[in-house]
Amino acid sequence: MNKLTLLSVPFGLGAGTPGSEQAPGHIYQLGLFQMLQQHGCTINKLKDVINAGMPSPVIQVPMNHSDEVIRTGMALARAVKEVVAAGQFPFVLGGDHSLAMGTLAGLTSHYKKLGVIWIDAHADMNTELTSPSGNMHGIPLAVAQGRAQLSLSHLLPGAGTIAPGNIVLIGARDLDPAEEAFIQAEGISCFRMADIRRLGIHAVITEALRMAGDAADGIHLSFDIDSVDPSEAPGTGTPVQGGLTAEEAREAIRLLGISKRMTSAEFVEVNPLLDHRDQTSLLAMELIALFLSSMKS
Ligand code: NNH
Ligand code: MN
Ligand code: MN
Ligand code: MN
Repeated sequence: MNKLTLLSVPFGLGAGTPGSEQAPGHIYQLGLFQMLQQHGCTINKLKDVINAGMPSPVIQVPMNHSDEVIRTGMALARAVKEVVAAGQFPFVLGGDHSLAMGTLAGLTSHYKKLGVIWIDAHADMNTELTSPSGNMHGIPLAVAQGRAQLSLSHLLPGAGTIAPGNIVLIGARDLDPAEEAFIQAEGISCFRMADIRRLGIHAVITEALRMAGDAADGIHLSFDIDSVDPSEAPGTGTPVQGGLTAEEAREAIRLLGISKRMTSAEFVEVNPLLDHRDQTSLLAMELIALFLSSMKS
């Protein structure tokens, strides 16, 4: 595996509930680095990404905290671009899911046909016009497809878009009507919980790698912890019943890691303030260590 750069993004204003900005610091405090060391994983570089010094956005977005979200996205996009240009593997730890816009802006400035595996209870494909909440963590995949007013190139000049055919959703179970309509119209690959129960997580991941990756020059994993059932991951802002078991999440992450096809990843939406005895942070830490160690073995 390429050398690893860990980008922490302590930013949570894209979500409706504060707290996810505390996740990176909290997960480090719980012992992520010790756990990585036990697995023989070396982090080449660790960087905190914050939006200080970023200019005001050139576009006005009528959503909650949009300026802060966009400025954080700008900072992250630059950081991700640098990491990829240096031939390293960018691993982004959030923070809320709005930061995926920054990650994807950085990645698409390099990869021209990026595949994306989006493991999430939600599709995150609203636009400024369809968002029921006004929260920007619900729009990153629409922005990445060039369907919103905000585009990845607003965050980073030279950023591209993601083709609908290169996106695979896994774990979806709470889609808004406009998202549902778009997924149907574009034929976006979507493994819902019923599909996962019917096919098993192994077959789903094998298929997802094929669908997202076969016409792509890189594959990004975006893992939202709300994909996991709230009984095992309660510490997140928008829990939805009927999710992945922690065991299914482990298996999914391990299979993606050992496939050796992933070229970047992000873990988002852990909210330590909503957690029960650090259950969710500890699970996230375990999944991150599992992912990074299975990639190298
Ligand atoms: N779809 C809803 C919205 O647009 C909820 C999105 N919330 C998430 N996504 N946590 O992962 O606001
Ligand atoms: Mn999400
Ligand atoms: Mn979600
Ligand atoms: Mn979420």
